[in-house]
Amino acid sequence: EPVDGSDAFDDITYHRAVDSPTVRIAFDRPGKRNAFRPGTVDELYAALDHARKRADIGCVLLTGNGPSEKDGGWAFCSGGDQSVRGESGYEYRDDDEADESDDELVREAKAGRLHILEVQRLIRFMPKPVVAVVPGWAVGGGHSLHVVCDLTLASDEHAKFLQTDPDVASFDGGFGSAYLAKQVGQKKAREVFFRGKTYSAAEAVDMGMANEAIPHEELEDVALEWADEMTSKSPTAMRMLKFAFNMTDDGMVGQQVFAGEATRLAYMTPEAQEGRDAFLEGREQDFSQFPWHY
Ligand code: 2NE
Repeated sequence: EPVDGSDAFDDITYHRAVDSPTVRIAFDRPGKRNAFRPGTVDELYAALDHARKRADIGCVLLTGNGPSEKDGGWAFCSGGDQSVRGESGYEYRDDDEADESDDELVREAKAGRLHILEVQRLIRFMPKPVVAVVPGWAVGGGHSLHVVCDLTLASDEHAKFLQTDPDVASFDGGFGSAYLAKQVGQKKAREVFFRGKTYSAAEAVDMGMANEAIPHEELEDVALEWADEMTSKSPTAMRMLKFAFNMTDDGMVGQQVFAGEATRLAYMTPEAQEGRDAFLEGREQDFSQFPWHY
């Protein structure tokens, strides 16, 4: 079922699964192998942020619509749209609606965009699992997107994983490469970028960068089953687990995100409420009733 806001998008679709706290967000430029232009990225960010903020959503399936009407090809995402790449990044062009309402200074500031990296961070830091559901090509910046997702499910027949970054003089030096190396090991990650070979779904699973290769016809149903399993679990435990997995690789920011959740839990205790109440009532705090646990 479409949810509120879904009609607002040109380059993506946004659907709420029936009777399930899961949303499906899909690139919708199959004729371009679901390459993203700046407006696509704006829409993707807005859709993911909507899913992040809603208390009734526990999981996001990120995928690509298809097949292409031109040749029947399937794609998850082929990265930045090279036809709108300018001198310092990807540019809004006349048919890219997202640019219309901004004032001149905002337009000037956002010339040459690489804000897919902001989407990567949103996926990384949103407190619910994001699953890359890969029905076809995952290439360049599209490959990096599947890498940063919590899980990857791939079409056994059609999924293809490929890094073209250095072919087009681009380089994702963050999650796309360094985090990939955490998943598949340094030698293999360097091979992925340095050789630019195409890998099948089965190879991606063997390598450790995808979770399962699934018959194409069953891909979305299986993804929904995985989402239902995950959303049946404790939201707090899932949130703490995601941030715990992130923390060792995310340095002080990872610690900050995990610690923020710990603070939120601590606020729920009578001990924290005594601290607040004492301040509000203008009296000395009395923590004597609370044990020093070990
Ligand atoms: C994806 C791939 C391997 C597919 O190959 P194939 O043979 O299956 O399809 P074909 O014919 O190449 O593509 C179908 C149509 O889609 C367009 C093509 O130009 C073609 O258009 P028509 O000729 O039918 O009009 N298309 C595909 N990918 C596109 C793209 N990224 N931009 C614009 N149009 C695209 C093959 O198409 C391919 O290698 N694509 C390029 C992949 C790529 O290099 N992506 C950019 C990497 S850099 C990046 O994404 C990035 C980053 O690393 C960091 C920050 C931001 C972005």
